[in-house]
Amino acid sequence: MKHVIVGTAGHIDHGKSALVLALTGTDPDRLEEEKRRGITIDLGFAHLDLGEDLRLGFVDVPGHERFVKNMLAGASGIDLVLLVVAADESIKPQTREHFDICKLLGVERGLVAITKSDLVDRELLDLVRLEIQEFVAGSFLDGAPVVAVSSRTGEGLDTLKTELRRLSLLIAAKPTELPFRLPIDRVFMMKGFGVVVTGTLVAGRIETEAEVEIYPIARRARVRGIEVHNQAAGVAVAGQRTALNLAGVDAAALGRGMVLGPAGLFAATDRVDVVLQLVPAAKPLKHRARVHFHCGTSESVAEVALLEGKELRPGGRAYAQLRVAEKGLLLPGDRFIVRQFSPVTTIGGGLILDIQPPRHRLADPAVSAFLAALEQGGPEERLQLLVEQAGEASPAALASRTGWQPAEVERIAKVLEGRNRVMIPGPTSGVVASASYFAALAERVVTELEAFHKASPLVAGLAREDLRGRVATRDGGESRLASPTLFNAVLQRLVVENKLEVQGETVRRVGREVRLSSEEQSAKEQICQAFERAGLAVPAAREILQALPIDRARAEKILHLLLREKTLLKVSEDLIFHHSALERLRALVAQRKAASNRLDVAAFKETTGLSRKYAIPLLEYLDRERVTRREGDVRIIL
Ligand SMILES: Nc1nc2c(ncn2[C@@H]2O[C@H](COP(=O)(O)OP(=O)(O)O)[C@@H](O)[C@H]2O)c(=O)[nH]1
Ligand SMILES: [Mg+2]
Repeated sequence: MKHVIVGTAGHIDHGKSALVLALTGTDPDRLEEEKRRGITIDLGFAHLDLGEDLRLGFVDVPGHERFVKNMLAGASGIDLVLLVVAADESIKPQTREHFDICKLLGVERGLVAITKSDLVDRELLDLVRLEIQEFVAGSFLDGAPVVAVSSRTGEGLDTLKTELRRLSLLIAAKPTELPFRLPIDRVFMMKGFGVVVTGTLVAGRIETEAEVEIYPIARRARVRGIEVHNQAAGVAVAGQRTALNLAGVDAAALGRGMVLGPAGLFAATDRVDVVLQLVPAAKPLKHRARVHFHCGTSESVAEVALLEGKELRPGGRAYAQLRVAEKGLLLPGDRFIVRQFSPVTTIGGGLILDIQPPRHRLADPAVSAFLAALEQGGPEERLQLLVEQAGEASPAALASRTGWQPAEVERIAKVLEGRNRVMIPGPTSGVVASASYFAALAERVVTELEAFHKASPLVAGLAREDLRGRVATRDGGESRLASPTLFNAVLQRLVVENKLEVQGETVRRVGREVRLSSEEQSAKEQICQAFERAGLAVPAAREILQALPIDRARAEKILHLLLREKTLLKVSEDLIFHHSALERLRALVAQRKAASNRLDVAAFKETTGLSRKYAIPLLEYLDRERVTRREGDVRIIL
């Protein structure tokens, strides 16, 4: 069965709620106050089956100008608008405002009902019809059906239903393959059930027992039960009016504007890059103006940073960054509305392009070009742009930035890899890098190594981690360090291209191995052996060197070389050990663990036969190496 959400729109007292009641048999004004005052204050809901295969969910909105914010919460999920104009009043302020909102939200289909047809004669009805046609000219409702109805006499209701059915069948299904998202429009407690939240499922599908996250409060809950249009269901899919019974969370913690989504997949944000459109009737909007910001069912205050000039003209559009006062789950592709701070009127709206934007320089043409490319590009171009901007990112991070499933990110990344636009170091590496960043890194590795070899000819090469630090780039104020995974992939590529060699932790340019003279070679062996013989009870390095028949400058250089190679290891300022001695130490500690995993200084001295002078630095070394962990006076052998 196809589900379509129909939203009412129009001025107060034009007969929206009465029409929903006449069509569905359900009075959408459910609050006691609404019944008493005879006006709609908050959203109302009803549904109507038109044939076996089509169910319409009605969202009835308040027309009163004071409750436009409630109207906005309802309008965000609709597929089809039912614009209501009373025959005896024709077009009024909230007819215009609601219609503007529908246009700004990108509603694509709808129809107009001229209500209260029983109150006017033919002539007036024809006049109102003409006014409406002029009013919607050039908009998405241009040429849409305009049906005269009376909720009192029932006139025109059948025609209206026929048109509703015809239009509904034209509506494309909402995307069920995206991660699910349910903007909450109501929260209440139900006797015997507990917490219930309702909303229009705008994307994806959700099943009972699913674990959900409530954004932005980062709470998790379990879906105990699902109702779709008041009927129990095992699953709800995008486009359906959905009620979820949640376990594991208090009603008091929840509210309209929060969003249910997959646990851990998304990140709430308070800074978004957008394309912003002002309505022609708005005043010019200044850079850094404060506005009311409405997206999904949420509302907050936001500051508008215009990215293309100091002012946005009425009817104009520009890229902007919105800094929202409260975090919310916003995703690229979401439509939003902005209302003037005071007096509150709808002045514009737009489309969210980037939910994790970097800080921009003002009036930077590169920023506008980037946002234009994001706005116009398909999924592949968009992913490529984001990867290029980040240099590298994980599929999980890209999923949270795009709103796609991680598997979809990986699929598109593979397509881009096939076009040599991105690099994926390994199927399970969790890294996607842009091809240009990868190439730049490779180039910097070679240049840095060249410079290093030139400066230190006696050293075999650079330690991998050291080199990774040296090729970090500065991007504005931020330094960008390649992840170990990506960096190793760069090294591997350069090895394959025969540009460098990697030996253990040391990286060098091909043909740049240290060539020691025969005297240097023999000095190296003597020093090495002296340290090896000394074992753990090693004298101070300078004593060892002094005892050898090698001149001091050369000895120092070779000592340095041995440290670089990691044949010798510096444990403290005075103590240098041969690596074999430290390996023996690790073996001793491992043996000791069989008896007890606790080690104090006395036990260490006993196990190793070393004095306190060695025991303390060596224990600290073991802590650093995470062989042991200090807890007060004892060490735990890990
Ligand atoms: N005569 C007549 N009155 C209507 C009709 N539809 C609604 N009304 C009346 O108009 C008033 C406002 O209707 P309501 O549905 O609450 O308007 P809303 O504010 O747009 O939801 C109520 O007093 C209704 O009884 C109609 O078709 N004919
Ligand atoms: Mg009403």
